[in-house]
Amino acid sequence: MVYIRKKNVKNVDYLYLVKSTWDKIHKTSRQETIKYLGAINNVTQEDIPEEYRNDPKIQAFLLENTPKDREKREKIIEKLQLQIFSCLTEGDLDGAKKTYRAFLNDNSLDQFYEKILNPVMEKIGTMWSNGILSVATEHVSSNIAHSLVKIISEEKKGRSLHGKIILTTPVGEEHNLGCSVMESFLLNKGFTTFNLSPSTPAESVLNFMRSITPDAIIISITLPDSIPSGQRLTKKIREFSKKIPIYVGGQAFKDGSKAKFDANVIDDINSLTHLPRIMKTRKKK
Ligand code: B12
Repeated sequence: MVYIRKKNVKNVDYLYLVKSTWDKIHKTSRQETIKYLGAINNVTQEDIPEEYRNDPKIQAFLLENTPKDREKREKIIEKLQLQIFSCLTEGDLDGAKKTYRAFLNDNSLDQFYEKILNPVMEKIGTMWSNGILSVATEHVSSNIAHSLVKIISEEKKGRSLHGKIILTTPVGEEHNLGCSVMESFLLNKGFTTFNLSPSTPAESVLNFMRSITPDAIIISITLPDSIPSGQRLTKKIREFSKKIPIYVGGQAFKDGSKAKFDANVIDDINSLTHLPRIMKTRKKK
């Protein structure tokens, strides 16, 4: 059974999508968080993974517990997406910064990525592959997006409280905005990051590991064609260190690839919010 749980922290309700299963051996029910949904005022239908979205219990909960001005909020998100879309395709970095700052007044960084930047990049990709946007415009957009995320990362750099994380993509994988977005998110949560992306040869990753002794490695893969290269990279890292946590994820897994990795494959690509928690838990062990 899947349901939504509310947790009140400092007078704000936060929602979690939770799965309850019956443990026959211990004769007790076990709860497992499937996804952190965010502060109650910001949760929309799209935050619920598709397979649970039409569950009547979930629908009813959203209807009863989320604000009446939901429609208004969804319109605002649409408007901000449009603004970011124009800024990216027109090469307007200042405009993109303004939109980002406006959004951050009432929202968190992960929401900026999940509700604004990622969907807009997806739209740009679809328009480009349908021949509506030129290759040049797509390149300008991706460069502006990178610059924006770099600025956000610089702002978010703070005291290093948690572990050292290496981020990369395997050889042949040029898509690395995902690494930059994760980097800025982890910096914001007090991690130290080393972003080696894109397309890092295994030897370079290993040399880097020798010099900084990281606490975890994130490998981002976008193209399904890059999965074998990601597997080779994972294998070499594993030969070098049996214990280091390796997290593999990205768009290549969104349709449920069954590829085997000696690593933690995270196929929920909206799992950005979980990542710091997973890593902190690992570090304590
Ligand atoms: C920008 C872009 C490019 C840029 C990349 C520039 C760069 N430095 O990154 C350039 C122009 C180089 C490019 C090239 C190509 N691209 Co391209 N590209 C895109 C585009 C428009 C945006 C990608 C992006 O940045 N998204 C935003 C980031 C933030 O999202 P993300 O990567 O998904 O990351 C998030 C999550 O996935 C998650 N995540 C990512 N990694 C991990 C890891 C872990 C452990 C976890 C937990 C989470 C996680 O967290 C991130 C933050 O939320 C997409 C469209 C799309 N639908 O995404 C096409 C797209 C990915 N490209 C595509 C294609 C086909 C190509 C080319 C093959 C085109 C060509 N014929 O040359 C080449 C391949 C180059 C290569 N060898 O890698 C296709 C892929 C189709 C497919 N499934 O195979 C897409 C989907 C476009 C389309 N609709 O057809 N591309």
